Amino acid sequence: MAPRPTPADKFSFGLWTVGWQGRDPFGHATRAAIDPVESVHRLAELGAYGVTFHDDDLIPFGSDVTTRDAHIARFRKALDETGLVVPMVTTDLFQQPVFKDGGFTSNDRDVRRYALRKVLRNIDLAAELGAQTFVMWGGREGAEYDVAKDVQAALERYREAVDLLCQYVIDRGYDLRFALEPKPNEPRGDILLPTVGHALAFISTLAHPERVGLNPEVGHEQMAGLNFAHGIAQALWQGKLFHIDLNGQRGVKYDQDLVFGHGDLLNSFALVDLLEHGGPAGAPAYDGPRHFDYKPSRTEDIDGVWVSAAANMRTYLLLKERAAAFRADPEVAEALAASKVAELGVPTVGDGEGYAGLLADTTAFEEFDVEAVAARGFGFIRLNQLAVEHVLGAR
Ligand code: 3MF
Ligand code: MG
Ligand code: MG
Repeated sequence: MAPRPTPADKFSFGLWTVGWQGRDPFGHATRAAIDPVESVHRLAELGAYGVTFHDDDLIPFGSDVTTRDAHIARFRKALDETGLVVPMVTTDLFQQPVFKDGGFTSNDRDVRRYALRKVLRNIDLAAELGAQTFVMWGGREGAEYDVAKDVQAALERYREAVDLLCQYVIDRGYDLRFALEPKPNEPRGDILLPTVGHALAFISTLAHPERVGLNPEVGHEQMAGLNFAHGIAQALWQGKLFHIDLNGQRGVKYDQDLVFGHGDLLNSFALVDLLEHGGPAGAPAYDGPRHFDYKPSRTEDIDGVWVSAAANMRTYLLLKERAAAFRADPEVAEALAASKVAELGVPTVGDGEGYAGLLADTTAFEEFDVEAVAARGFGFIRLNQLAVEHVLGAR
């Protein structure tokens, strides 16, 4: 019996995910548009707790103020009817032709000023709807041609933009934090802040680094051949996991946006285990939304859209169950100990020992039996096989 999602699981979806019509660079849409109000109702029925959106997902680009207000009012009514919350809002700075060379880092200064105004307006809406996180994915902030973009200047403008937005949120007294979403490429040939590591380094240069964290996405790191669970571990270690985009990706290729778990299942297991048990003494390491940013493949009809939405949550809950079973298995505990996994938590040099104590400890060097220790195996394969068997439901 698979567990059923409930709002306590904190599952959320972007309007643009279930609402994707299947348009790709080679083919037309395969599905009709879905009214955001219907998406809110369907997601609530399926057990989600939250819905997120880009400004233009909810309010068609170029709408006048009256039309904008009407779209927001309809959406708010659907939220009230279903109890769904809006934990995160984001701005679309990638679809409109005006942003073809980026928003915050376009070579054209007028475009940069327009992009900032679009974001500022949307930040007010995010605060109005009670969102805690404002995600910024700079999909068009990048280049195809090395000679056409001064990357140092672009990073300076990126920083200028984020600093200005932080100042705005602080001055308005909004309880809102920013989460940058790294991605290596697509739609630009090369996107700025391509990985978790690049984005973390960028944040350390900001005027208000405490206001800015990350929204890493499974597929984005995997498109660069990186280990997503490792990236999340570093984001957690630096206190920067503000939000997360869950989906699936099969290796280094175009951005697939598959259902969570439909790419690298074992890394998804490691990720869920980390999120759910990677905190102090096995507590959850992350208590924010489990946000799905996937696309129902264009082969699916509208029923398939809702089947795929449910599949994301079901896979997460199944992996959570499997991770709990893994952690509770005495043989796993024994294998973890044999592999000295917990020993990595012990500081290498004792409290107050310092290098003087280390130098004085002859067992650390002079009497250390290098050969005997080198000959000892770590037993990692046995441990990993236990994980695989738990994932397969064989234990
Ligand atoms: C693209 C993405 C984006 C971001 C979104 C939220 C369209 O690969 O992942 O989805 O998640 O813009 O900021
Ligand atoms: Mg993505
Ligand atoms: Mg995303």
